Amino acid sequence: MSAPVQRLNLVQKIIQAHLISGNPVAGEEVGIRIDQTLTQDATGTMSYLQFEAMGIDRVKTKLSVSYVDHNMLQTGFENADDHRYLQTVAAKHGVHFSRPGNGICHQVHLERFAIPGQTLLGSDSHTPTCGGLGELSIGAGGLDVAVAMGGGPFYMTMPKVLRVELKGKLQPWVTAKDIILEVLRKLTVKGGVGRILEYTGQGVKSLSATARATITNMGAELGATTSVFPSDENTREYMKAQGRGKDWAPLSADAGATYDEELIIDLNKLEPLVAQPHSPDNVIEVSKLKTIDVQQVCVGSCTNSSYSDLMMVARMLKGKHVHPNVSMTVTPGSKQVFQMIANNGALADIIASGARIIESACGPCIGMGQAPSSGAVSVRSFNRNFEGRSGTRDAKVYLASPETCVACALTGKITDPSTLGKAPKIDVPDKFVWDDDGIIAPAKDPKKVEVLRGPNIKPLPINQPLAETVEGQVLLKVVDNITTDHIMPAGSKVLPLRSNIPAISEFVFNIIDPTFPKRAKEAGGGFVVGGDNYGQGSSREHAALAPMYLGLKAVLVKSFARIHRANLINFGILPLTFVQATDYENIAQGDKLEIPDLKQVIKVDHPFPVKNLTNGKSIQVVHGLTSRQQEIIVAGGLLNWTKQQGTSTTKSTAPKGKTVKNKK
Ligand code: MIC
Ligand code: SF4
Repeated sequence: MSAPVQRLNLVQKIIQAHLISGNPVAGEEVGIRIDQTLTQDATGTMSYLQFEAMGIDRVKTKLSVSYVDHNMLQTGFENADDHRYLQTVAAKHGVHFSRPGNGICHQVHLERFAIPGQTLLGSDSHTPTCGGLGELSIGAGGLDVAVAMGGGPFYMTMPKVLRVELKGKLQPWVTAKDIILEVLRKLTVKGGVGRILEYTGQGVKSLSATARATITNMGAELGATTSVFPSDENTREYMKAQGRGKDWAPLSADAGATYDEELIIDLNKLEPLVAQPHSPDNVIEVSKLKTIDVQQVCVGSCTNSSYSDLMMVARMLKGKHVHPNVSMTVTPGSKQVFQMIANNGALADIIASGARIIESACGPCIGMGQAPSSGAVSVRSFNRNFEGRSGTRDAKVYLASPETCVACALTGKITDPSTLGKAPKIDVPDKFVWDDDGIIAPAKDPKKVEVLRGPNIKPLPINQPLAETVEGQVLLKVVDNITTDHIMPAGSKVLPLRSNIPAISEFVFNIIDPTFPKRAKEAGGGFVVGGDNYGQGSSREHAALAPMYLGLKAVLVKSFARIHRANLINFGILPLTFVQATDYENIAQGDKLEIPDLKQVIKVDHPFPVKNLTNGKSIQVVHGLTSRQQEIIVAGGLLNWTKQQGTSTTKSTAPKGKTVKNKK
């Protein structure tokens, strides 16, 4: 009898082809081979410092790219120094360097590098953007990316595969952004945790590669491991127009493939949608909002800054003026997009409308400039509207399509674009413009490259091995859906300190309780207690590293977001979940907790007690760690563990290179 034919979905196909260890069954740990990596400057300096500490000369991936797109405001020497470090360290170790001004990592990677069927690991939570071209693209902490650059596998719990069937066709003025906002409304910001979304159905055919990338990009807001589209004719057309037709390959699920779960979205029924403050899943039809005055509109970010998006903006603004009460910014996602809209005159129409043009970078999305005025309503084509992220604590940020954004900019009120008449038609050229002079290839002779470090780059703090008993105070108790922006804020003041953990740790939990760093240090460290989906949002490992520096020993929550949990483990902080969610009520801020016999209880994945010494209660928790992760926690983090394994020639001395003196 012949063996039954295995019908695989797209995710299973890519994972099978890259499997290094484990059984790809939902819930089990798998290790996969990584073909490509990307880093950006805000997470990249740490990642390359970690890579250097591993003592590996050249990256072992098919391609690694280091982008500079986040820390672009140079109000002091710090960011410029980090850019210089990134350029020299990339040249030395075989990494391509995308210069400041070349664009947002996800947009540029989609244009110039993504390959269907390959795997991409990026130190940024929106790495899934390249899933729009059928690449399995996953966001991770900088240390995991450093390991992948060194040729190590990426470990993850095999997610469930959720099939999202797109039925029908979008109506005029309704866009890819509205599709993902609808998915967010249905699944919420924690609905994607432990899942990969695979898009299928008739509706897929009507979506361009960049529209698909908008959807996979914002899948990060669901907490999903990633999202992926098949690679088809639209993918081929896009890659051919990028001069990369030879990298294209068709890729789709086998007929009759099975999925763990299913969601159907009827595109015919969608209307323009908007996510209201302060969460990307707080979604409502634009038409249902009562009159809301708008003070700021921003178009751009890795979600919506493609050539088609910018052309739509230009067509809608042509011959019109931005409302006098609105400050509008427009950010092309890449040098390619910028150059093309400049060449065809569309940029002139945008400038004439009174919109403010920003260089190709993350910019206002991460609070790098353009903070709104006090209490302002800001409508943005971005992906996150967490409280305070814009740089203004009491600003109210709404997320919408570029079309809705322009409608708001023209009227000065939150406006459904379909009230503006006929939607312009955008033609995409069959050849994009590129010269790739914004991407610098690695040095042919690495010996000749000197790595230049500025004085802002401080040594990486390393955790202690796990103690037998952990005890301390509950330093902070927080609610559900705490983001990494709450734990380790970004913005123009804090981001330049990403290479300096002692300095950045002074801002930990700043949005919730600015006294946290002082209290943590005085108490000699302790615990944080939280609700569901703790640590959602960005991949920044600083949200683990800086609290570790302040002495955080364990986090007890109802549930974790994937990347943050992995980062806690990487830096030796115990991630614990309540067996009974109601036990959350049995701990108060300030209580003293004790976890005895840790070295024993860590060895098995069973419930064990945490003693609340203040109220005498015993609380059952689980760690859910795989045996590999147990060893990492015992060692005090991944770097210590790697050293113990002897799997790399981790250097105990500081990496070679020049420290550039700065008089400040
Ligand atoms: C974000 O959108 O929050 C960021 C800034 O891109 C982060 C990375 C970082 O904090 O550096 C992300 O999404 O991972
Ligand atoms: Fe940059 Fe914003 Fe995209 Fe993060 S979400 S990569 S800050 S544009």
